[in-house]
Amino acid sequence: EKIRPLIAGNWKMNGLVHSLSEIALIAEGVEGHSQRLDTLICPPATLLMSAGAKTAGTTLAIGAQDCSSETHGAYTGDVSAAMVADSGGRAVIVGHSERRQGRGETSADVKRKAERAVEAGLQAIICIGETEEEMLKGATQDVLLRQLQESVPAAAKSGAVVIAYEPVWAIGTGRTPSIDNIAGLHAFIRTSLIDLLGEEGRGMRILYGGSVKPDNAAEIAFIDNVNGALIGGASLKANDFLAIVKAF
Ligand code: G2H
Repeated sequence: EKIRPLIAGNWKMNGLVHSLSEIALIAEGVEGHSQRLDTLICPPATLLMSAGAKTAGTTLAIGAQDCSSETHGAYTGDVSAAMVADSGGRAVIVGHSERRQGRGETSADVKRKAERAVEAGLQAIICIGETEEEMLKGATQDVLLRQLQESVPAAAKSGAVVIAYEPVWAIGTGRTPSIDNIAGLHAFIRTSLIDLLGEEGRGMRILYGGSVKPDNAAEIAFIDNVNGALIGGASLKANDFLAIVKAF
């Protein structure tokens, strides 16, 4: 049976209070598509609560871009999964490459974050992806398999955990893998998830991320085992995000 797609926007470190008007436009625009798919915007943590209020009563969910691997305590500057949920968030991205590479997060850290997220009732969107160097060495499948084994909690359920495949070299660069390449790697991720999680792995959503734009969304949406998208730059403008939603 068909897996319901999720179209998720990652605003990264962009968005001030005035950007809430863009969120309102997105919430209005996705309404006509909510029979078919789920939508999510992850603004910076400072906007979680106001974005949650702005989208109350709509089908657009709000989420965070990261959470702590700890539940609470002396961790200056960190935001816990419970705080995200308490602010109206329903999901959290964990293990984005900008945190793995840029902030030295390991797969073990990512797994703990995903566990905290699920405990707090959030959907955990676990990102995996190879670097350009790994891709050129032919190590892509090895890297993805290791990241899945080490980042996905053993008890992960398909309703609570989403995988996002984002080739690091495709992020914010305008370069995307070929359609055949995406299809092959999503099939590989599906097989690996079934090996790791059994039946839960069969229904788990696998999003593609990395330079998804209105003009390439339709061909990506059509690929088997692509159950949605994680969108960075093109999620900042309601028109672009909505064009991608329509393509799925
Ligand atoms: C990958 C993606 C969103 P972009 O980081 O997670 O960003 O669509 O800008 O490549």
